[in-house]
Amino acid sequence: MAKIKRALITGITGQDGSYLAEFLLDMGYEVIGMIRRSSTVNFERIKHIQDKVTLVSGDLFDEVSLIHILREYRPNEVYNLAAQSFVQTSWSQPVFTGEVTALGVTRILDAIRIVDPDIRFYQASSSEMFGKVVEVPQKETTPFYPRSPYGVAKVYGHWITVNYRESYDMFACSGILFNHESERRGLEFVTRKISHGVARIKLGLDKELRLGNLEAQRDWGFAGDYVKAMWMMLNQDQPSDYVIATGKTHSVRRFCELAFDHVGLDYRDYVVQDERFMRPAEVDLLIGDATKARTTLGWHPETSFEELVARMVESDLRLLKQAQHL
Ligand code: NAP
Ligand code: F7E
Repeated sequence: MAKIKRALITGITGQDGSYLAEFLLDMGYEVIGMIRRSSTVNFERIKHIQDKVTLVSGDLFDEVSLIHILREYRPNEVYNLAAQSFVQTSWSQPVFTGEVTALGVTRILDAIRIVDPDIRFYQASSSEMFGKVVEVPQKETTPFYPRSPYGVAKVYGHWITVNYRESYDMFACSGILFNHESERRGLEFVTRKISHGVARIKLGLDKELRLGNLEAQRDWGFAGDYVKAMWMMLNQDQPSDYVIATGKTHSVRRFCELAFDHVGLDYRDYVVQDERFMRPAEVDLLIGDATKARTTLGWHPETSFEELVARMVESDLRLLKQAQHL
């Protein structure tokens, strides 16, 4: 009988962590989820699978906690999804962002090197590393030009992953994922802010939606499709780095238009531009070329942009109606 594989996910309480845990459980894995200590529990996204996963306490700030977890559970695969992931916050908390999103990667790589360098490692890298893009579309060989402390921290995380692979012959992969969204996205990210705002306006709970730069363009996919690519990367014969993207780009304005359309409203009547949501340095255009993932991994996105917008708006309408007992 084949031995059951065990995976450790850092950031299991986040959007991607919850989808990845579901996916790995379906694949027959035993899933260990690392959670950080907080004064209140934050299991909203994993409450439906909480009895199927093992939750352990640890923090990317604390290498000793990582070593203890690896020693106790000896996973076959580690998915490092934990990060301070909100770009806007990275300007107000640049040092904190560097500690967790950059140095945190070294801490977990080093813990793996110490405990068992045969453990396979996935690093959640980001299209934000391309920033002020020097090539369109962006692929694995496109040079990085990050535009935020978050983007800079992710560049560090990417290169330290490559470096541990080359220095210690570790099976370490960096997945350069373009924006991926879902009904589980945090409320501060623009897609969820829009879907939630649209639902509130439709239900008469708000009169306007205040946003920043409407012209920024992103290559938006569905998170549920993207976590599969993470697993595919760790189950190849050789470790490598891959861009994961849809190859299509849309503006924030277009997202608004579709989301308001979905409930029969015109976004121009409700969206107000607000300086507070503008960034000190913007990433104007992202569009990825996932040819390598398609040809090597056999990965392709399954959810269209229009389906993504619709499912997010529908979900927020449902959630708000439940909360309002409508
Ligand atoms: P998310 O929803 O913000 O989740 C981040 C997770 O990291 C949460 O579980 C959070 O725990 C945890 N975390 C934060 N600081 C930690 C620390 N010091 N120690 C341990 N855990 C910590 O992010 P996501 O959208 O799922 O993204 C997952 C990863 O992919 C992140 O690294 C992100 O930067 C990267 N990424 C995301 C996208 C995207 O479009 N979603 C694209 C490219 C790359 P709490 O619940 O306790 O806060
Ligand atoms: O912004 C513009 C904003 O915060 C998208 C993270 O998962 O993806 C995410 O980073 C765009 C930007 O995501 C508002 O200026 C306009 O151009 O949803 P976002 P992000 O910065 O692209 C990457 C790949 C990651 O790795 C990150 O972890 O939308 N925008 N008005 C706004 N953005 C926000 N948040 N709020 C607004 O009101």
